[in-house]
Amino acid sequence: MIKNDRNYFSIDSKRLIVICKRTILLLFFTVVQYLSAQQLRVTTVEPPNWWTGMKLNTIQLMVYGENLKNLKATSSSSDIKIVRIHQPENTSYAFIDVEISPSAKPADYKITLASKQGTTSLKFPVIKRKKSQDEHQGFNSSDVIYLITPDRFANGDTTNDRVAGMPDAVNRSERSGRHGGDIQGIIDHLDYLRDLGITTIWINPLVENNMDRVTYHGYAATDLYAIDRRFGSNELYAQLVSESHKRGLKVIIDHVNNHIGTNHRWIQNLPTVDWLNGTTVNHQRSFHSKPELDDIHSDSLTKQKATNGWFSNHMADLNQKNPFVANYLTQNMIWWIEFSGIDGIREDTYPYIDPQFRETWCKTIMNEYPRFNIVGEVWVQDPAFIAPYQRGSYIPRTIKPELPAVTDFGLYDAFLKTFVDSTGSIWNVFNTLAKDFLYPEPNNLVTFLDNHDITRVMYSLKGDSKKLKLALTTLLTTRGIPQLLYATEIGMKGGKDDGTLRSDFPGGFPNDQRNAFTESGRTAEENDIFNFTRQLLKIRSTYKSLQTGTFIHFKPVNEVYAYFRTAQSERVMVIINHNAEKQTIDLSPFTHQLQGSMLLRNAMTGNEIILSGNNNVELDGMTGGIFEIVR
Ligand SMILES: [Ca+2]
Ligand SMILES: [Ca+2]
Repeated sequence: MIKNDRNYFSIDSKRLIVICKRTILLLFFTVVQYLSAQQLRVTTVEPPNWWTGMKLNTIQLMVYGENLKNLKATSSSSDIKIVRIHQPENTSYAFIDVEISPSAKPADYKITLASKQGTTSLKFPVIKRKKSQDEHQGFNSSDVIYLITPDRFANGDTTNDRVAGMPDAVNRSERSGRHGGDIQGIIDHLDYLRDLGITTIWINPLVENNMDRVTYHGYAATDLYAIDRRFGSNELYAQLVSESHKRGLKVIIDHVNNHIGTNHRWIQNLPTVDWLNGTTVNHQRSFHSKPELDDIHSDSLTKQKATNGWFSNHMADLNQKNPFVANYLTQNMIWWIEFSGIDGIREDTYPYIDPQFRETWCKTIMNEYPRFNIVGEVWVQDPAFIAPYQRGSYIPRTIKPELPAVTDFGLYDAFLKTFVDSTGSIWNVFNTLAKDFLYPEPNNLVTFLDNHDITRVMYSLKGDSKKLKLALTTLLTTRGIPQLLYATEIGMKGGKDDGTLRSDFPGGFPNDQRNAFTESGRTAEENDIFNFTRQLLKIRSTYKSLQTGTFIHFKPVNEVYAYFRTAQSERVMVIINHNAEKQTIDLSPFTHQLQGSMLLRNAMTGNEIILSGNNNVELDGMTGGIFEIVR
């Protein structure tokens, strides 16, 4: 028994030793795991770099990682000064303000972070700033903007149609699905655009939108520093800008300060509790109404809902009152401008952004890039509600507007009422332009017949190409910066819903039956509209007066609307005949503007008209005449 006991004990003692060893090992791994879990770790730093010689040279780095608490930061160089470390309650984040010395040389600077949890270092590259005159040119009324929905324009690279980790892959049969268009597709058609005669391209947002579905439109960003891989890459975007500049074309970025997609990594781990207005489960929806914002009689809660409400349940409203959000957004914008060399910004849902932030944001960008231009989307039809947004506005506001350019939904509304309504009158256009006294700079309004959010003009016109041509003539000869939606130059109709109004450009996609980018691939009607549009654009580029000249108009008589554009010695008379029938137009009411001129040249036909005594010009029904006043 004793033996047995001894044996028993002996076996137990062996077991005990094994158990002890196991326990020690387990404890060791637990301690290692514990220490490791407590360790300071950095995974992302934004912005990823900055540049030498920038006016904005104190940068707030958003550091993302683990156990970022009780940090001390040191810089490897006196050229990069650590100004302050901000540590929110959430230890996944730290904000480090660094000042880049004006004399700093381009280099990969090192910032070391240390705490009781360890030490780590991060690389902060400061790059030499490019000084090219081609870049950051701004845009103005000398330009004509061509708006592209990139998913629907041209698929230049089918290898990015399906990307691992991105559930919304190409499905052309789905109206709200991705169709495969990309940045390469735009690069491939830059020569087409130059030949058409537009000068500037505005592309709907290209940043990553890794949402579960309906991602093609680009307005639900999930990474503000990365081009969506289904469109290309950051480098390809910069290449698109330089390829555009080589061809004399400018590029406008479509940008969203107001909201992000709910799949953005912030949503699962908010840097601060007030990073958003509301939460994913508890937020107000936007009213989608703008007049209330300037209406002196409107209710304060109504106003608050307009700026703090969510655009949709999948688009989280950012709280730009939080200074860290504000810094992040401003730096992000300047980073893209400097990285890519773009020429301007179209800012989405401008009235929904915090009023103080948006104006400071504009001012900072315009200070960094004085030649730049920013157009804010202000989707409201009455000029009285659009005008207060423009820089220099005469209308009193608590916060001074700094936005240089505004979308002209007022004139758009007038174009619809004139050309689409069967009983519409050209008086709508006259009346709207007569309200230009409201704007400090009417020529810095972006004018249009359609865009990616509103029914295509050709659909509204029920395919009436004659009316389309008249509307295009009016758009391209009145004041402002005209904007065309892709494929309006071939009279694309699209459909009523967003998915079909943003139809694919025929020929931009593999296995398309025809290629409407080429003359032989277009129908006779498409060629007719294309050639007309190209000729109009050519005329606009020939006459400086049509781009930047003064605008003098006469009240319409019998649906005939006449106006004069003048730039120095150059003068152009435009007459819009908004009648189905041919009209003989008496020029005597315009004697003062004609100033005893003897010769007119029809810019469309080249025909000359010698003036003497009682003068008339004849215009076919639903046509416009552009006449150069030769002498
Ligand atoms: Ca593609
Ligand atoms: Ca908002």
